[in-house]
Parts: sequence; structure tokens; C-alpha cells
Amino acid sequence: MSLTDSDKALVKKVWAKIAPKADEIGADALGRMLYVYPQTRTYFAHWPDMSPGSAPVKNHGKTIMKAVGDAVSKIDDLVGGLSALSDLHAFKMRVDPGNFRILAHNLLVSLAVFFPADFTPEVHVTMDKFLGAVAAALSAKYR
Ligand code: HNI
Repeated sequence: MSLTDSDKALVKKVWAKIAPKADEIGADALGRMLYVYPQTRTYFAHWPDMSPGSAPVKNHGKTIMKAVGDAVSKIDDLVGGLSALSDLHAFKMRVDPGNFRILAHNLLVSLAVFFPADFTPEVHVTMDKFLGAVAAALSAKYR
């Protein structure tokens, strides 16, 4: 599903609101993913603590959201823009690409939790499309 011009404009508007809280949202989403979908823990087994709110979860949540913010700035060419990151996940971290959708889902949940009033059906569907496109772009180097 490709993003229309109005989707892209809305993603940028929503991101401007998210940006100041990005680190917290990333940590919340990552903590939820590891807690609610424990099959995702296998990739982070080298961390001392994978529980919600732990230091590694906070740190990596920040890293993930920096990359999502970067994706917003590359929204016109997500496959090209995320190609190096896709490569890393495919060949270095060897993450099963189905997990990108799981994280996308958790990011959506965190957005709803942090911004309940702004999380209208329109924002919901657009951010779902955007995060789905990010997940697809991260999967591009797998084949
Ligand atoms: Ni992901 C490292 C971004 C989903 C497992 N990940 C990164 C880095 C970024 C990043 C940025 C740091 C790369 C580097 O070293 O330069 N990851 C993203 C984004 C998404 C995502 C934007 C989806 C929206 N990653 C996932 C998922 C998993 C995952 C779903 C597994 C379930 N990522 C990893 C692992 C690392 C990683 C593992 C290395 C972390 C570490 O601490 O060793």
C-alpha cells in the first residue's frame, strides 16, 4: 500500500508532535514488544535486562526512534533510504522480517497511549500505513 501525498503530510505533522517524546515512545514500544511477544527476545539475549523500562530498552528505544525519524525525512524513498539498515537486519542481526510488523504494531499502541486525543481513526490508519511501509522497506534486502 503506497503512501499518498496527504498521508505523507499527515505523517510529518504527527511526527512533529511525537519528536519531543520520541525516546520515551520508543522505549515504551520496545518494552511492550519484548514483554507481549517474547519470541522477539531471542535477538536481544545479550542484554543484561529486557524488561520494560530497563536501561538497554531505553537506549535501544531511542536508537529505533532516531531511525524512524530518519525514515520520515526519507518518506519519498523508504526502500532506498532504509537500504543500509535493511542490510544490517538481514545479514548482521539476522532478524526474521515478520518481526518488523510486530514492532510497528507496538509503536502504534504506544502512540495511542501517549497521545490519546490525537490518535483519531485518520491518524491511526495513516501511521499504520507508514509503519507498514517502514517494515516493508526494512524487509527489502531479504530477497
Ligand atoms: Ni533493529 C539494531 C532500527 C526493528 C533487532 N535497529 C538496530 C539499529 C537501528 C535499528 C537503527 C542500530 C543499527 C546499527 O548498529 O547501526 N530496528 C530498527 C527499526 C526497526 C527495527 C527502525 C523497525 C521499525 N530490530 C527491529 C526488530 C528486531 C530488531 C523488530 C528484532 C525483533 N535491531 C535488532 C537488533 C539490533 C538492532 C538485535 C542490535 C542491537 C544490539 O544492542 O546489539
